[in-house]
Formats: sequence, C-alpha cells, structure tokens
Amino acid sequence: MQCRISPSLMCMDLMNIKEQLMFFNQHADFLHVDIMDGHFVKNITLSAFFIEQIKPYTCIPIDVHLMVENPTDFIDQMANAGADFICPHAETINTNAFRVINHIHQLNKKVGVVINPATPIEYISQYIHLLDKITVMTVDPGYAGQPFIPEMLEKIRKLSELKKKNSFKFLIEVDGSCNINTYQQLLSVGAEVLIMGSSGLFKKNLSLENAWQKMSFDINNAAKNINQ
Ligand code: S6P
Ligand code: MG
Repeated sequence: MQCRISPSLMCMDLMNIKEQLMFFNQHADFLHVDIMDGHFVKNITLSAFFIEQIKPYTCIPIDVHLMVENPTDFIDQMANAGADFICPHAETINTNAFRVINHIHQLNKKVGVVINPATPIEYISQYIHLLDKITVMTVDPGYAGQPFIPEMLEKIRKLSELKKKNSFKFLIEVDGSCNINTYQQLLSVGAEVLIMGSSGLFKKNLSLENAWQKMSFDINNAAKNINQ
C-alpha cells in the first residue's frame, strides 16, 4: 500500500464490532476514533468508554480525533482508556497549545493536531515541529458522508513541502471523503495517512473483506497513475 490506512470507527457496522477489529488488526495501520461533544460540532459519536472496551482486542494504535471545545477535559480520560495518539483541533488549543502538547507527550502519547478546512497552516506554525501528526480536514468536521473540499489539496501540498524542507517528523493525514474520486489527488500532493469512512470503506452492500480489497486495489491504481 502506498499510504497508511486508518478506518474511522464511527462508520463501522456496530452489530459486528469485534469481527471488524480482528480484521483491522491484520490489515489497518491505525484505528480512528471520533470524539464529539455536541458543541464544537453538533453531533455525538464515540467515547472513552468505547476505547476502553475495544482496547484489549486491538494491536494497532488507537488515534483519537477530539472534536470538543475543551480538549483539556478529555486528554487524561482518553489516555487512561487506551488512546495512543491524542489529536485536538488546532482551533481549540490556541490559548494553551504548548501546555496541551507537553501534557500529551508527558502521558507518553503521540500528539496530533487537526485543522479545519478554513484554518490555514500558518495557524500552527509556532509548534509544528513538536507534532507527531497533522490531520487536514477535507470536509467540515462533524459528520460522515460529506463532499470533498478541493481547496484542501493545496494545503496538503504546502504541508508536504514544509515537511520535506525542514525534515519535520509529523505524518500528514487526511480526514473526510477519502475515496476512489480523491485517492489520486491526495497521494499526488503528499497525503501519508488516509482516514477511511463511509465513502471509501464502509459500504452496506459489501463485506468488509471485499470493500478492503477494492479500496487497496483503487489506492494502488491511483499510486501507479501518479508514477507513470
Ligand atoms: C468527520 C469525522 C471523520 C469521519 C470520516 C468519514 O467529522 O472526523 O473522521 O468519520 O471522515 O469519512 P467519509 O468517507 O464518510 O467522509
Ligand atoms: Mg475524524
């Protein structure tokens, strides 16, 4: 595979959680867990309790996307529940970004930040060198199944250039509408981790095995087209 894959668990079949986790243990690189507080975004999805329940059955890193107004209220509970990456939104940590980043690192967890479509890269430039992962939202956060925002391709390209130029360590991740229509564009601008949700992986009419096979084939094809 030309990139790492992080299935978005809010899109999984809730009637078959264990079976899907066993499959991801063998195939995926991360497990993406969306945490929402109903305020930062008007939705509620997964929780620390969910992470605690799945942790004993997983052997790949659990990546927590914090869509909450006050990330400091959530960091310790996510760490205790078993999160490996803790990723608040840049828009929510500007008054205490260095404290938040240090705190997550002191808990021996990796730190990511997530940036909304309307937030420019410059917004995180003062602490970009401290980050383990940067997630570019390619939809406004809150819901699965939204249309891709093409303006984000330029943002990913800039981030990738910045990473190369400065030898930064962060992974470049994309969240929102990663699917057959966007793989090639995303890979060509430097996306390294794709979060796979309702449009690219979790399909009602396909088994997870078949959907995974199709996704891998489409991603490899997209990568081939870029290299030609
Ligand atoms: C959205 C959330 C995402 C979704 C994922 C869905 O607020 O952060 O992680 O679960 O983007 O993917 P798709 O293919 O439905 O857009
Ligand atoms: Mg997410």
